[in-house]
Amino acid sequence: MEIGEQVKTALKEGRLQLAFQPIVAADGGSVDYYECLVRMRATDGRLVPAASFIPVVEQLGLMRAIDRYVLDLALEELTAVEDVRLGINISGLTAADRSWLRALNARLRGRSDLARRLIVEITETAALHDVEDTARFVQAVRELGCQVAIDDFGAGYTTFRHLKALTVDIVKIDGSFVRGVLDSPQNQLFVRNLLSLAKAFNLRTVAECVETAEEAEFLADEGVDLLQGYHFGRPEMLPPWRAAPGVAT
Ligand code: G
Ligand code: G
Ligand code: NA
Ligand code: MN
Repeated sequence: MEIGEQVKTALKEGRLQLAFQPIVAADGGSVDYYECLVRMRATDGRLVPAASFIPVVEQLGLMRAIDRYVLDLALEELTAVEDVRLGINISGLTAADRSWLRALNARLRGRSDLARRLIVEITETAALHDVEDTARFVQAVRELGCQVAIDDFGAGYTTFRHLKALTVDIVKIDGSFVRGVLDSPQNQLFVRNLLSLAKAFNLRTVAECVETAEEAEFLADEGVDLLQGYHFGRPEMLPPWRAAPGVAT
């Protein structure tokens, strides 16, 4: 079966699942929230990463169905576990689609406790496709009580002025600026500029793809608020709140 059909079937059979990756405070390392990353459980039990099917799925028009399913999985998790905050990724198509917003609205009605613990991540490239439309989407999501993050910031044609127009809560520095940041004056300059701008706009900052203690220390010293990456934890199907005590994972 080709990959698109596999995903369609997996969606029907409940074999799309979430992996959870911690995002930690730069000062002290406590978990701030977990990013949810979708995985397909193949019929043979293998886990297929999102990178292997998300681009195909976008072509096939399946993205809305997946983004809605991921929303439901995340809300289930938030309902089952208190004290955990979760971030979900949505595609640019979804941000432009009113029906996802209506679904979010319906599910969060009277549940401000859940909304407060949900972060919606939208990629910079998607956000910049139609800035005014995205700004309205961001506003609507925030009015429901959720936070919004701009993902992969700097990967696209960044114009810092869009940060102001979009009124998000969090900006995630693209991994390409974090990788090798210690050896790249250009990357350092980008990070510093973004941080001073983020501070001016009162945005919280996340550095993605932090893989070493040295990178973590550098970014913390520069004033990044939150850190994410293999150095702190990989995406896990069994996050701490699911792992039964005494059971090896
Ligand atoms: O986890 P992985 O490295 O496979 O993710 C690859 C890409 O897929 C990333 O860019 C990520 O943002 C995207 N992605 C992962 N999970 C989801 C999801 O639930 N919804 C959407 N729309 N994209 C996702
Ligand atoms: O596009 P987005 O930022 O949502 O993609 C996040 C993806 O980056 C996840 O699929 C995750 O698997 C991957 N990722 C998370 N931390 C690291 C890291 O430290 N190094 C690398 N190479 N990839 C990472
Ligand atoms: Na993301
Ligand atoms: Mn990202």
